Amino acid sequence: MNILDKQWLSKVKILYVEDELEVQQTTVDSLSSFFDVIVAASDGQEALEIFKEQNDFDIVVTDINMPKINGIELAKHIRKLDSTFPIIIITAHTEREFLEESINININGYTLKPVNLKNLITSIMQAAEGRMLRKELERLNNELIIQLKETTSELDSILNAQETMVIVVQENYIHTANKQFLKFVGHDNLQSFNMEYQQVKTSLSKTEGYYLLDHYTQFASLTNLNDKTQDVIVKLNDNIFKLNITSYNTNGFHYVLTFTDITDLHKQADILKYQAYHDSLTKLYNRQKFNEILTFELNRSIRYGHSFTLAMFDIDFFKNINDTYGHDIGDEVLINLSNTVKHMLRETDVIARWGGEEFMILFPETLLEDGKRIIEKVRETVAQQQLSSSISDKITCSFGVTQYKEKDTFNALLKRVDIALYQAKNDGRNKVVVY
Ligand code: GH3
Ligand code: MG
Ligand code: MG
Repeated sequence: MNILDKQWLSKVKILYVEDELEVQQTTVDSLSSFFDVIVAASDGQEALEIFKEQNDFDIVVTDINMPKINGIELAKHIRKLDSTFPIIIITAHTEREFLEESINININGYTLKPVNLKNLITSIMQAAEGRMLRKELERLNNELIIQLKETTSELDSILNAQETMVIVVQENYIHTANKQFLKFVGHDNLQSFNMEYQQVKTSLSKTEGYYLLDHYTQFASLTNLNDKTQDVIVKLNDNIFKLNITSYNTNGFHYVLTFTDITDLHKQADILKYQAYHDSLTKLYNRQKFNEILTFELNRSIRYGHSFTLAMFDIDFFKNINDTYGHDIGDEVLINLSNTVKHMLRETDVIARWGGEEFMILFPETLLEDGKRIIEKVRETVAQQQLSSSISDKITCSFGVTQYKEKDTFNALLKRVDIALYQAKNDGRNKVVVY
């Protein structure tokens, strides 16, 4: 056993007790080149006081025969304070009577006088090894705990710095959640949230492209929705979130759920969608939307043989109104006319601003006579209505009406309704013409 291999050996803190000062001095001198800390005491009493006061020794090396408190008594006192504390006794051959007693108190090692340095160091090494290794293990453990705490708080601060809500779910239990999540669900900490909302796995309903989470007990259900092919959108309260799910497998399967709030984005998209399909002045559908609806209806009629009626109308002499009363009053007329006509139609009928002062109406599942009857009523109502408080003259419109016929095309339909309207204008306006 090469004592120099033991890295910890020099760290062993020694309390050395010897009443013969000459012996004490030479032993301390020789041990000093091997050990960092050697404190010498000259009797058992002094040693006990130092031991209690300093309290960080690793071993006591003591002579037996000393004044006040002898080595055996000292050992007993120390063992009362720490039952496993390493103690080595240095004995002379003449002190055999003490040996039996020292065996009874489980002394860790003996060295004979005169002290042989190598023997003493070997004894110290054997006696202190367990304690030193235990100390080293404790130190490593503490270091690990500190590192773990550092990593955990680092992770916490990363999680909490996110604007997104983050939770970790394992076996239907949320065991991590960041601040944003807790704030959203209105809880100070995760325990109180978990106490109130035990997670249950349910199948979530899907409407308009998003999953509806209608209770806080359903978060764990979201782990089922891991779809790599498309975004998972979740609606919760009045908020819409894009959900991202990743998983890892350490001590069981964990799902990391990240919720990015896209409510504003959705509202923005809704506004854009509305703007793309509506006329900003009259709020009616615009030409593009009407084209889409008409195409859809035409295909449906071609496939199922249903009929529908199409009407087009145009304000009579609208240019004069603008010229006489100004463009703003002209706009007012367009808005009031749109509202008037829209209110006369059924929920299923579709009205759109086709352009300028031209409008289209689609009557699905409606025969020509029925469509025409409604249009006639519209014409009459408009002609009697005051469409602007600034205009006392009545404003009229001309109407063309047509019906879907077998093998009709989009263009053929539009052409017929346009011809009918043109005819109404030619016939003197404020007329309904069917073609
Ligand atoms: P007709 O009876 O033959 O239809 O005569 P009209 O004067 O109504 O027809 P014309 O095509 O000569 O004029 C249409 C007018 O509609 C011209 C244009 O300035 C006006 N107009 C188109 N869009 C708007 C709008 O958004 N606001 C206003 N105030 N006027 C518009
Ligand atoms: Mg006109
Ligand atoms: Mg016109």
